[in-house]
Amino acid sequence: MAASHPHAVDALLEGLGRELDRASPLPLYYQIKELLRERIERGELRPHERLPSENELERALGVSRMTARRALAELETEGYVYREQGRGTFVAEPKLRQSLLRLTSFTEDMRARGLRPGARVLDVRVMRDERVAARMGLEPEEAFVRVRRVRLADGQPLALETAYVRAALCPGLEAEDLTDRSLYQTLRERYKLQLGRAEQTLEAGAATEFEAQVLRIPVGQPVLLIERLTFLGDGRTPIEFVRSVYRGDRYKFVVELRR
Ligand code: 16G
Repeated sequence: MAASHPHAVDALLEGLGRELDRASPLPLYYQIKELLRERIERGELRPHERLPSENELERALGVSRMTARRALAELETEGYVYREQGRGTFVAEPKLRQSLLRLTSFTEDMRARGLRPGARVLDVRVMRDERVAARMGLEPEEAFVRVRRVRLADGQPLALETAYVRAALCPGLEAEDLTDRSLYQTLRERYKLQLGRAEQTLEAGAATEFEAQVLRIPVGQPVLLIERLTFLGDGRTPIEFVRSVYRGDRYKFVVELRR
């Protein structure tokens, strides 16, 4: 991790000091946070570069410790910085930008970014779920293979994924070891199933205790809740329903809008 040259931190503090507007109705912590965020987004502060400490902000800007702490804490919650115990606060890697235009798998998405995809299996079982069946437009008795996995990029947990796959269309899937393996590839290669399209929803959420634990984030941290209903190549036959919880501090979804 490249700690920045001490002079770089001094120059940064000087810049912040000049731009801070004490007459503004915007709280000081918020101004400091925004000034740092802008520099991170403009690339003036590079990933893994050290930010000023609470103490340095306090002394150089003449603000209270609370103000300095809050500015850094909010940047951390929003995923712009990370902290290391006893070492300081550093600029985080940019969020993963995920397009919502194509039906891709987690494995494909991570490979496209040069990251190593992974999956840790938490639980696999054959079961019925009337609500899921109803969402898929199926009879309540429909059997599913429910696969719950933590998805990893370069070993770092990014999402908690619960997939309900129709058991009738992929017999024996429950016996497959999906650790570090692609579900879509298995559907394609072992079951000769072609995926056609999916309907997906996105909403905001806060990490529950369990989600926080497996994603290694604080309880209550913002997450993105995504549901995907995927159909086979005919566009009509539902194959999977997936509920995923993505780390809000690592993900950004991109859609192109046309007029
Ligand atoms: C993505 C899909 C999920 C699918 C999985 C397959 C979202 C929100 N979800 O995570 O529905 O089951 O990819 O990935 O994008 P795999 O083939 O790598 O196991």
